[in-house]
Amino acid sequence: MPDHNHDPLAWWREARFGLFIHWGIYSVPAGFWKGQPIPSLGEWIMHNAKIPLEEYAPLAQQFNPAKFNAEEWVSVAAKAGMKYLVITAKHHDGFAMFHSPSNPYNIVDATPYGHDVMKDLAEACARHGLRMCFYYSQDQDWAAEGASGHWEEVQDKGWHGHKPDPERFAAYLESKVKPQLRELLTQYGPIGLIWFDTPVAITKEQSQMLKEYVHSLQPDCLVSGRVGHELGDYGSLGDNMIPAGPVVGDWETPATLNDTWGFKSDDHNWKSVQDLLILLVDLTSKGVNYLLNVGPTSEGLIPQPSIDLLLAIGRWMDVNSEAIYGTQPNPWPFEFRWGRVTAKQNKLFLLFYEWPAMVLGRVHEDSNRPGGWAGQHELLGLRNRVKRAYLLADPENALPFIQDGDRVTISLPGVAPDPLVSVVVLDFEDALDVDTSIYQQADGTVTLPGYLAEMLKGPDSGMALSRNGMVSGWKDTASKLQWQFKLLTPGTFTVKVVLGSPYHRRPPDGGHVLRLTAGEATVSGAVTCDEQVQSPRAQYFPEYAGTLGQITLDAPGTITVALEAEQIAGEAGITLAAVQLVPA
Ligand code: JFZ
Repeated sequence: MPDHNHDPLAWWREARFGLFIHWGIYSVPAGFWKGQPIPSLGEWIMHNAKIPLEEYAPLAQQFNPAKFNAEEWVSVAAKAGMKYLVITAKHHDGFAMFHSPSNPYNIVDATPYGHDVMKDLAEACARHGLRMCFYYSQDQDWAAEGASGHWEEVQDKGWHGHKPDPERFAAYLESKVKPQLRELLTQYGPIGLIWFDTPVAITKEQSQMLKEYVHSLQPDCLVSGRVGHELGDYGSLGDNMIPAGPVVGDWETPATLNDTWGFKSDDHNWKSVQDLLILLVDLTSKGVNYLLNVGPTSEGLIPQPSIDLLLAIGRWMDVNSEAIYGTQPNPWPFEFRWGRVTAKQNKLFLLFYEWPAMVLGRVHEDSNRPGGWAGQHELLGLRNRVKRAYLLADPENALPFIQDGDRVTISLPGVAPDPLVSVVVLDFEDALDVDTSIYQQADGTVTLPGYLAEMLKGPDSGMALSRNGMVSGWKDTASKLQWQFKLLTPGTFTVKVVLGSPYHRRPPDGGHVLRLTAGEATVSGAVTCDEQVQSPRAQYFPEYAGTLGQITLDAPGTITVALEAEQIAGEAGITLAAVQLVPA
């Protein structure tokens, strides 16, 4: 009998957190060629330094990772709380990091090391309960004739925008890609997924063919979204991309610990533990998997700063992983300023980036805890009856709380259980039921995200919601955005507009003139991009906040807000993350 409940994505959704490994012979030059630092990604050095294959291929003879120890690598991943491992079996340089009987340009046949590291890694993964997975560059292969970016073709035709001849590309898929996929899916036991990448030349039929080929060899093996043409078993967001709001379907974000994937000896731009935890929590609250990368050296070592960061995440996971694994996304369609929310069965996890401050004079009476109950957190919009509140770091001791309608006020210890991200759990009755309309938060702010706006588009407007949740391509003054929210506490508010950027790692154009109308009040002005939003997710896709002015809203109730553009600066139009009303 076929098992209709069998879902090959179940383990992947449960996992939430995986280790990416970019390892290849590019770790020998480690970002330098002929003494010169080569900008950009370490694994792209052959392309970026325009190295002919006859000079690049001999790097294999210098590749001798004597210190490689699969058990050590996988135990670091396991301690970090990661549940799957994706390693570059073949990156764009075309060199196979596994034993490939069909092609001699591989780690066993072309290096003095002569050992199949993937065998060891697959065994170590099995011991530690991680899923073994492979990255495989199916489209770009700078060493294979007919593939995208083949070094000889790009040398004649220029190193950018090369499109291979369709017939020769198809022949490359048959002669190199399929035999190697067969090897990867037959030599190492069960494989969790194949992480295809950079679909540029591949046709829809070829993407479908590769997906079916993988499934014919291992029916449960997933294929990543970058197989092309949106045919993946799950989707891949942009590198280091954190969507601004909820996403529909299964997604994963690949991300770096510094600024490169493959090892570069001069990249020391490590993210902080706090940033990494916030990225993990932020992605999890949106139901997006986090695939976090290390780039080992040519000696076979994961750089020590990477190990230290992963182990620090692991110490947090030891206490708090219940708020991550197998969770449902935030049931509210918006983010909170204080942190993020995940859910699982009859539990709601509140993950605080900022621990609620002391509330003087409102310290709870029945305290027997050292330090007392010094802070309070108000959560609005939960309609379920709360049975119990506690810290995930201290499940034995209940936290006092009061529930009044859909307002829950929880008393918290003065000192956060974790200095970076602390988790409060609410056990509730019945199926989760929250107010998903937009309402003023307990701290008085109102956030109107782009992805919750009604888009009232002018004729031929290019306004659309981008895949990271921002309103983009707003180039016409005939279009506008509209929201409704519930105002609980009237007052005067500063109106802030948060803009995303249509450009990678560059600020957006400033100087749009916008008009905001909220009920009877209206304010207009030019939005400048002077205040860069400091948040870990805005590191690669910057966000800027500008102030439009102030408005006064004098009665509680449902308020309609409209945002219109009187003047739009620049070619790319407006990219809008959110409008915020902050009590003045
Ligand atoms: C690709 C590779 O070129 C790179 O070397 C690395 O392996 C990375 C994980 O993937 O680079 C990409 C591919 C897609 C996007 C960005 C970088 N994207 O969709 O934003």
